[in-house]
Amino acid sequence: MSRFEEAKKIYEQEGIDVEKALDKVKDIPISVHCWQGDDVLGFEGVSSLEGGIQTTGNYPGAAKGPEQLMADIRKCFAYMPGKKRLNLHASYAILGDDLGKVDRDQYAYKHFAPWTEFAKSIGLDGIDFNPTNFAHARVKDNMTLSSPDEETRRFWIEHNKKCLLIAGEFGRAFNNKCFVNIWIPDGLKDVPGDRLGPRLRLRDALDEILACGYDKEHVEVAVECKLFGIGMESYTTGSSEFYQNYAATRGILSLMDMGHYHPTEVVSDKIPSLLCFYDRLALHVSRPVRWDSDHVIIFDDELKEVAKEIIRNNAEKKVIIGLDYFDASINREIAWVTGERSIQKALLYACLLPNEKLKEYQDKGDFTSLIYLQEHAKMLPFADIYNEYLKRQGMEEDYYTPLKKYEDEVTSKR
Ligand code: RNT
Ligand code: ZN
Repeated sequence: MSRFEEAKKIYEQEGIDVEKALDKVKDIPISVHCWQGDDVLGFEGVSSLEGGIQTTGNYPGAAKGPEQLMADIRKCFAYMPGKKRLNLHASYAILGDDLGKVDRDQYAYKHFAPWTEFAKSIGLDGIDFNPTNFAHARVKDNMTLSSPDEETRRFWIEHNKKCLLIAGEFGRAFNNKCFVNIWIPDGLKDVPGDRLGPRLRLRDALDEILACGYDKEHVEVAVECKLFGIGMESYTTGSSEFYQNYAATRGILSLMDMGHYHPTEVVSDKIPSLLCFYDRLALHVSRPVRWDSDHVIIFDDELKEVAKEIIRNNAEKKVIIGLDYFDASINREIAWVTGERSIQKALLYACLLPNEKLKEYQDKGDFTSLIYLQEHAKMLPFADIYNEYLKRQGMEEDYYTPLKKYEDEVTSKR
């Protein structure tokens, strides 16, 4: 008997259907971010980030330009199991002769059409999209959509509108929904003189953006809150309460980034709260370390809890799973795949838990059995099932060796 067959038997004795789990996970779409490959820099000539987010490290080999980034994506995605979509930022526009002439408020689908072709060529399920409301000269005093300066606000409103129209093209090209997430860095370093004004301006700006006549059949929109950013320690316009209420009252989605809350708050617990009120919600699967830091996600406890809340609430079609981490201090490709494999592991792990029994014990008030079974389940032979999952995806556990070779032969020569 193979290790897998033996493991499967052990799980079956626990009343867990291994085949069903393997089948389920491979169909859950993961929106994989393009920005791990080049430290979020994009193709507009920016050489460092600003506006509340930052990458640290100077590991050699970052992708420069569309050709290199596409090559890296092609390489990495081949080692990522499961169903994948590509998540792009507007700063990854392929401008050609328009570089330096056409600004973000004038971006059009033609600047992104090569991405559609590329995504199709590697068999992806679709493209998701993000307006890039940061790292740009038109960010004024750390503000975009909530800026008191009318011209600044107009520029960013226009950019976001254009992005919704571009998203419509992506959605139609793949005949599904392009998911658009709006994150802005707007905030203040020190004690505000006005907390309400920026939020009223943000509310109105978003209303104007959403009224642009975008294709609702092929586009869905979310807003992403954040507790604070580097340089915006005292106030963010787009706070949790602001966006939660905004999304609920406007019929759009709320996106929760795992690194955007107080350190002891967890997104896993917020998922079921939102499921009481929303048909759809979105996540940025990330890993905070003390403060928002977008560390590469690993198969840790909170990731398992997030996956549990998706799986045991049958919410895999309700929750959009997007990855959001960036690390410039280690091999970018190995980091990319490590993160994607971690969410795959977590989802599979959640499918292999005795979820019904756990709920039953809780409802019966049998908390002794609950703690015992939870601990018992941790020792089941999960690795053997995961390796079988990889095998069925045509993959091996080792992605280190081939990606290290790619570093030696390709990225280290950049
Ligand atoms: C920043 C937000 C945002 C970005 C990406 C690049 O704090 O998490 O989602 O990381 O859009
Ligand atoms: Zn995020």
